[in-house]
Amino acid sequence: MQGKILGIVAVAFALATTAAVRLSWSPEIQLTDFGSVSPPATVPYPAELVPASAAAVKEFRIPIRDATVEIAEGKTYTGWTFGGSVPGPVVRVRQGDLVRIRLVNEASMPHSIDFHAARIPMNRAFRTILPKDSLAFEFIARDPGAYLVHCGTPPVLLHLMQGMYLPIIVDPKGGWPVKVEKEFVIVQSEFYVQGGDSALPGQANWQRALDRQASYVVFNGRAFQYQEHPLHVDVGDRVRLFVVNAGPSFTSDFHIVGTVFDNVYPDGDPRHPLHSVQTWGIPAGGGAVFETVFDKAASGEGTYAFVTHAFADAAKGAVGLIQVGAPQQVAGMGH
Ligand SMILES: [Cu+2]
Repeated sequence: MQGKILGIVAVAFALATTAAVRLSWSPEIQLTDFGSVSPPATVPYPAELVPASAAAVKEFRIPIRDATVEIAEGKTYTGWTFGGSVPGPVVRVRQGDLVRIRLVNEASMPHSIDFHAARIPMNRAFRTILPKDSLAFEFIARDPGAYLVHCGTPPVLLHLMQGMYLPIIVDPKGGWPVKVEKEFVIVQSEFYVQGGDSALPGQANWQRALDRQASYVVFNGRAFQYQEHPLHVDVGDRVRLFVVNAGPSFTSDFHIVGTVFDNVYPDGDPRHPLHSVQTWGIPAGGGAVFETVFDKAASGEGTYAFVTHAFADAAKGAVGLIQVGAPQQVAGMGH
């Protein structure tokens, strides 16, 4: 008990993570302020994950901010964000952790936050708050997996297409059954845009969203960013990808060209794995965990594309590359 109190009151050291700044840390409680991200949005969005800390209580301050984001090369957009980037920073916790959320509306209109990983009354935790208002709630992360977090304020379609989403990963108690060398997070989503080519950022195109005529379908908020900046792994690495589909309206048919998934955990629950899977569909508002190995004797040194195999969507930006080892570039490799 004394240790717990000491842990809570102790001013602990600061730790930088890939996507946020941990204000303080102790064995008992970890505070993370998504408002401390500087700069708020980087290219590429940091897809490589760091492990969750051992703190049993994890507290996140999440400011809602209007922000101009770059959603494709030379294409800016007036977004609404959690923490200043699209997607917002990753929330990573462990099964059984107490997750405390403090939502602060620094933007110009009402918003809310909906954690798919939480079992909690929506009228209390997911209610809409006005500009300058804030909201605090907490939940136990009971269910392992890769989940969507998003603004649920009507019209939800508009708040989603504006960029109000982030992933939450809940690691199973005792860890994942397979040891891997690297972990990545991929969030698929669509943008529906008018303008944005000139000095003025693009705006939401509501009619295009209703008609499902996406301008861009993207991984981690920006079209083709991992073609320009591939993910890197070593030959022989086992890799786990946490894929979350923010939609708002499309399914993600997730596939890696040149390998087969050893394990897919639909919804990210390790209790129901599938084996030797080529493509797995993730519904809008869903998530899944994928594992594969870049084995020297098979999918070894080389370049591999990860896509949604709905190729009209891949052609609009939902394609990236994984570089294994240091391959020679091959002309006309496709995808
Ligand atoms: Cu909102």
